[in-house]
Amino acid sequence: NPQRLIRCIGYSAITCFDQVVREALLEDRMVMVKSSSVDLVTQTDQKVEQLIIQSVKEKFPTHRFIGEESVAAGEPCVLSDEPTWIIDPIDGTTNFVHRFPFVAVSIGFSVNKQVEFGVVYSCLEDKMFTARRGRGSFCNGDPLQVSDQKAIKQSIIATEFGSDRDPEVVDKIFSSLRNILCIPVHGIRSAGTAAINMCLVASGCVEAYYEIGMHVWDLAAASLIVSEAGGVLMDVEGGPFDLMSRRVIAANNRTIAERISGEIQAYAPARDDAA
Ligand code: LIP
Repeated sequence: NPQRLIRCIGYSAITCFDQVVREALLEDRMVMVKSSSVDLVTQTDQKVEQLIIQSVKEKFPTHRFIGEESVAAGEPCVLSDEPTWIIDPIDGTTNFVHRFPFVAVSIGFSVNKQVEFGVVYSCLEDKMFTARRGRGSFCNGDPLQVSDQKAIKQSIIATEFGSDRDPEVVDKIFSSLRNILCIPVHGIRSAGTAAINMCLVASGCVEAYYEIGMHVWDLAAASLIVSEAGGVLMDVEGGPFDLMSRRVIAANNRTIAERISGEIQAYAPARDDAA
């Protein structure tokens, strides 16, 4: 029963991983770097990912995995038609390192390259967001619905600055931000985690979130949570959303998504499934 499985995965995220993350927040964290000096990882990321993979493997030994830290350690990042668990053990690692209070465990499950269910557990807010394809989205069991705001000028838009410090990329990020801010919109927000930004769209607290540069493990679970809450997903240039492209607009409706896409200075980082 997939509904029970979602609950099961969600509750083990709460009990086991929450404990690991909360305890680690009180201790000194050993910070390591990955693709650049601002792309951080800690032993807690690695420990939580191993815990999740081990517990899933016990029940489903043939299933595949795409895990942020396994990929960083050299595992392939391939989204096939096989049942695949897509895991971000700590979304918001930089927040975690600085004790900025938004971190999430994100677990998506895909079959035939389609996300079938997703769980995002926002550890410090104690909010468990869940979605199953065709069955709606929930936060701690209460149904979620995106905002019904139609006017972008009365919207809040979430985005992130990512970890790419190439000046040309940073110029594009700021140019997009300037264009959107000057529409004008009511405000711009950054939670510091893609998964929580998307859950904020699903909850109706912000109208949209866009970013270029995050990864499939940041997006997989939350993409279903947004669409099952009535939202839309789109590529930053207006085409169909592609889980492996590292580009997304998640919005409460198509009009707002298209307006944002018209303001973004698009660029294409290396895909998650690039060889
Ligand atoms: C991070 C995201 C953040 C984004 C970063 C990064 P991590 O994930 O959630 O919003 O801007 O590029 O991908 O590394 O904390 O799991």
